[in-house]
Amino acid sequence: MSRTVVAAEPGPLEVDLDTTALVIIDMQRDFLMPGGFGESLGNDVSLLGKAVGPCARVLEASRARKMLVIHTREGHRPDLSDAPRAKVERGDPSMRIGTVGPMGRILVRGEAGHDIIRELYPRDGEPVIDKPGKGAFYATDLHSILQNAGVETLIVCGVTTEVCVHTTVREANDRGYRCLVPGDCCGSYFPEFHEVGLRMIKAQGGIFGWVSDSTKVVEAFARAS
Ligand code: C5J
Repeated sequence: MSRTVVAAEPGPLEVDLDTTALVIIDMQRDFLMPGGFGESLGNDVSLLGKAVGPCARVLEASRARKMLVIHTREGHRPDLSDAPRAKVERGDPSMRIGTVGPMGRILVRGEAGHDIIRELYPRDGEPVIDKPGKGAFYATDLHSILQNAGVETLIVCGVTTEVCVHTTVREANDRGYRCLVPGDCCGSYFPEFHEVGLRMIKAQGGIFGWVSDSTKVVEAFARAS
């Protein structure tokens, strides 16, 4: 047992770090760098950059504690057989999922844009979950991996706050996981959605989970018994 208390909202969260996993959602070039999926939808991708440093600090602290670290990537098979038409047929037709952009085919597995940014690159042994949807539990083996490792609490970081982070937190909450979201480790193309997304998680006594920040998480790790 390695217990600690993380300062969070709506209230402090007591966690056992031995049964806690860090889940980093979709910190891929396709979302964070020009020429990828995020930009193809008309977004200013530079807005996501500020989450990288805080995320890297929580990642480093988690690795130092030998916590389970899981990375996810949103994307599709090269033949797009797992990509619903309703998802593919939106946005600028010349820059849709599967079309060739400066980082390879947009949101397609194996392409440069689909991979995780250098600063947060997975280490050997850290599971990488390739997900076709927004939620990390949908059509993946994430739940099995967490159950087999005895995980009860998730620290969820990544992008974007109101889309894949939110969907994953909701899915996790319904599967019985306690979710802690360090807000500065998440980012959105819409600052107001980021703010409201975090508020939605912690509202009503923590309806989906708890919201904290990278400094408080790292401090709590340092105090763990
Ligand atoms: C989006 C994601 N925004 N990772 N994906 O389409 O949040």
